[in-house]
Amino acid sequence: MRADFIASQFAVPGRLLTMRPFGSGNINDTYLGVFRDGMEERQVIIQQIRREVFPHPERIMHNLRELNAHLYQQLGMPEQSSWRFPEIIKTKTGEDYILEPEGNLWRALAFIEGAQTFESVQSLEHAHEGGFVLGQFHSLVENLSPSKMQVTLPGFHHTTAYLKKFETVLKTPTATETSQTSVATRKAIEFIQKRIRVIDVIEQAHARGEIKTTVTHGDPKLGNVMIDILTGKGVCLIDLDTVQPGLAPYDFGDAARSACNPAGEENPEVELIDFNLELFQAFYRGYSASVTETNLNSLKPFLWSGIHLMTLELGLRFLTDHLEGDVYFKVQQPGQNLHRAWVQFKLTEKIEQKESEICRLIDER
Ligand code: GN1
Ligand code: MG
Repeated sequence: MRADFIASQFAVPGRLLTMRPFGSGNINDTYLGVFRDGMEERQVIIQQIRREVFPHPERIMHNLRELNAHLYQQLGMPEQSSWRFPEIIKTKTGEDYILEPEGNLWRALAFIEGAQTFESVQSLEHAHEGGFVLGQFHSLVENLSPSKMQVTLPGFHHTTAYLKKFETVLKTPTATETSQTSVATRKAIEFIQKRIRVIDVIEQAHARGEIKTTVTHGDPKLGNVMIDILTGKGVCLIDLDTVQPGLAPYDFGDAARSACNPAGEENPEVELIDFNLELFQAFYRGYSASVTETNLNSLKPFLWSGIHLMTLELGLRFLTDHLEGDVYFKVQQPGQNLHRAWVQFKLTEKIEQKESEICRLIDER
């Protein structure tokens, strides 16, 4: 197995015992390697970053180094702080990563022990921790200049660019054929077309200077929140590949859309999808308790749009990928990306129906 060979290149003491696929990422391939050194066992995350998605994977490592250095400065060493962060394990020749000739990057990260992630929300407390951990992250990076971060994924969360791409893909023969033969695809296309006018509200606010560019996580869905196994408290956000300059209302929206949908984003029953207000209240209580007040007040007017647009955007991205032939998001079966799109569209409808209640909860704090 190639991953086994790669694992042996990193400076982990001992010999590799086992290596197995780990997590449920839609993009990169992740493995958990177990090494034994005498009586001691060490778990290590080995990951391949896909070049087709991340055109400059070495920038991910640059940002991770910058972020870790900043967090060390804020919090002290990882083992002494309540916020945990994955340390980079160097290769035997002292590099941060291995770059294969075809451009894919492999890296090794220390496994965060004693904590776990969940693909869908388990309880009100879990939703609270999802919000709390994101607020903590936003507070921790508040004084980290976005100019120190490189763009790892150009165009990420640029809603108008996703729309343009969708419109281009729609004109291709494959997309035309797919939409002619499938009612679900045609309806999904119409779903987007009815919402073209609102797609840029956050980008417009940014252009007017009402939202500033900050360091963002980019993918703070609940599945990326690590929860302490014993206490149930959130310990950190993982999957730091998309930490780059961005707009915080999008982070908030991505975290909320996943923390408040109890059915999860892979549920086969689209009818079960809901945006639960009690979960949102808990999530928002968590976020507002850990983000700074100034930050919260400046973001408030855009938080509902952040939730709405991140949900709509994700649906649009899944739909575009379905029409393009599943080139971006990995699939286990044909039609999976269309189904994923419908999950997000159903959620978008719920967020639209519950707009006034969501906004009331936001304004209350
Ligand atoms: C992708 O890394 P992973 O698989 O958790 C995607 C996110 C989506 C998410 C939906 C780089 O995240 O934007 O919200 O799937 N990441 C990238 O599950 O496109
Ligand atoms: Mg990710």
